[in-house]
Amino acid sequence: MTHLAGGGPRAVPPGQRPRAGGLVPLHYGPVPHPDLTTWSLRIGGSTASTAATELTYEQIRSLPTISVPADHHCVAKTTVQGLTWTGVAASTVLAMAPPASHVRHVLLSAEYGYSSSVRISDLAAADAVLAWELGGEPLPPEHGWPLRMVLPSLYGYKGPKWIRAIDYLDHPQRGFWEQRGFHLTGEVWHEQRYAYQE
Ligand SMILES: Nc1nc2c(c(=O)[nH]1)N[C@H]1C(S)=C(S)[C@@H](COP(=O)(O)O)O[C@H]1N2
Ligand SMILES: [Mo]
Repeated sequence: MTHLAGGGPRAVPPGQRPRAGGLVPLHYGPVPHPDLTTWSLRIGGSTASTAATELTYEQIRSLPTISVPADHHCVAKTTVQGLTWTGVAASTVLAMAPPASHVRHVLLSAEYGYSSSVRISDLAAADAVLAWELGGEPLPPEHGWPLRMVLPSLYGYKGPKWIRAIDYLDHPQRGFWEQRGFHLTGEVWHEQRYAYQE
């Protein structure tokens, strides 16, 4: 397993305040309990081959594993520090069904219609992980089991819990919170919270 360097205590991003006590579940809709024998992660939209690929849960779990120390930053201004996520690098999964060369944007979709808009470059980052463990334990259902996108340098709304699809876009498209006034890019260290800042 690859461990990304922790680098000691991390600073708190602008406008955020640390909150003790670990992650508190926060989402819209019910917690899904998908059947892993029929579950798949679909990679579609503008792929290089033009075809969509469906990966089974078994295929996902057979990929090389990384462990990423990362703080969680909710756009509502709380930061939970000292989390460690384990799973497969998003870049590894993307390489199995690469985008067409013009693609710069991606829509991530989850159970029950949640979605988020990110850039290809966000998914190519070394710390972008499709996680199935939190703190060395299987991800609790309310925190995203069986698979959650974790993008440490973006606000929490960019990382769908219960992710089911990665769609390559020809033009940027807004997801659930991006349609409701939150920033299309959402970089934590640049405090890109609201759509009016775009
Ligand atoms: N499927 C789904 N994923 C989601 C959300 C959601 O409503 N649905 N909320 C997002 C937001 S805004 C945050 S801050 C985090 C919260 O993660 P937690 O519930 O593990 O604390 O999940 C993100 N992923
Ligand atoms: Mo959030």
